[in-house]
Amino acid sequence: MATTESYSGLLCIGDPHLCGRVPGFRRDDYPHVILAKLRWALRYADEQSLLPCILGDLFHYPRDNANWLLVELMDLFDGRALTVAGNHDCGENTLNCDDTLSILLAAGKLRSLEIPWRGRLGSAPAVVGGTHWGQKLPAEFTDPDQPRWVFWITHHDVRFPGYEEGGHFNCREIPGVDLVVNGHIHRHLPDVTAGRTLWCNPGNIARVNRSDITRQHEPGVLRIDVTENGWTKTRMAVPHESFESVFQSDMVQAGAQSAPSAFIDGLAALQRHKTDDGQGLKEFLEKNLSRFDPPVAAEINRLATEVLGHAR
Ligand SMILES: [Mn+2]
Repeated sequence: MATTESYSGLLCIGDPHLCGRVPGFRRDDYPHVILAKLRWALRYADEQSLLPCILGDLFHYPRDNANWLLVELMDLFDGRALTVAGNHDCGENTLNCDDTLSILLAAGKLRSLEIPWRGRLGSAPAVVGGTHWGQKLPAEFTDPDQPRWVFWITHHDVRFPGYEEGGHFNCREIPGVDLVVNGHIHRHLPDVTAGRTLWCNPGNIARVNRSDITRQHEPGVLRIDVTENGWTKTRMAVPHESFESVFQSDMVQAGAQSAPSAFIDGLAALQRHKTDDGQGLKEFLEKNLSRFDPPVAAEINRLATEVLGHAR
C-alpha cells in the first residue's frame, strides 16, 4: 500500500554494532562513541531529507543489552528508520522475541524491511525492500504499482572484488531491483554491476576488530540521492578518531624465554591492556597455550571459558 512519505533519497548506515561494553581492543568509550556516530547519521539524514536504512547488526550482542543503551535508542529512533536483522542481531538463526532488536521493532521505533517500504524518493514512486541475515534473496521483484525505483538492503556474505575468499555467492541480477546495498562485510568494497542491478558494499560506521583491514577503513555512510532522471550515490565519512587513538597497541607477545616466565610476562602485559569482553585473554591463550602440557592447557582453557562466560 502506498504511503505519503517522501524523501529525497536514502542514507544507508552500515553495521553499528552497538553494545554497552567495550568490545575487543577498543580503548575508548566505545558504547557512547558509536551511539554518537549513529546519532550523527540520523541527524544528517533528517537535515538532508534522506530515509535512514540500517544495514543490519545494529547490536553487537543479540541479547542482554544494557538497559541504558535501549533507553537511548528508544529516544533516538522515531519510527522512520528501516532495518534488516544482521547475524549479530539474532541469537539463533532468525530474529525472535528474545533478541533486543525485536523490542525496537515491537515498539514501532524501527521498521523491518521484511515488509517493503513504499513511498516517494525524489518525487518518484519507489520501493525499499530488504532481506534479513540467513534468508534467501528474492529471485526477482515485481510490483503492480510499478515503482520507478526499487532499492534492496541485504546483510549477506556476498562475493565482492577484494572479498572473494569469504563470500558465499556472487552478485547477480535481480530483475526489478535497481540497487542492492549490503551490510555485513565491514569494509568498503568496489561496486559490482550484474545485469541491471548494481551491488554496493559501503562498509560500516563502527570499527570493532583491531586488524589491518580496519586500520585502512574509514567509517562512513552511503547516501543515495534520487533525481528526476536517475539516482546518484556518495559515500561520506562519519566523524571519527584515528585508528591509533581508538585501539590499544598490539599486546606484547611472549618471547623465546623459558615457557613459564614468558607466559607470566605476557599475563602482566594483559593486566595493562585489559579488555571488557576478554578478547585480549582469548588471543593470548590461543598464541601461548601450546607450550604447556595438554592437561594443563585444557585446565587453563576451562578456567578461561568459565571466567569469560561471565564477561558479558
Ligand atoms: Mn557486522
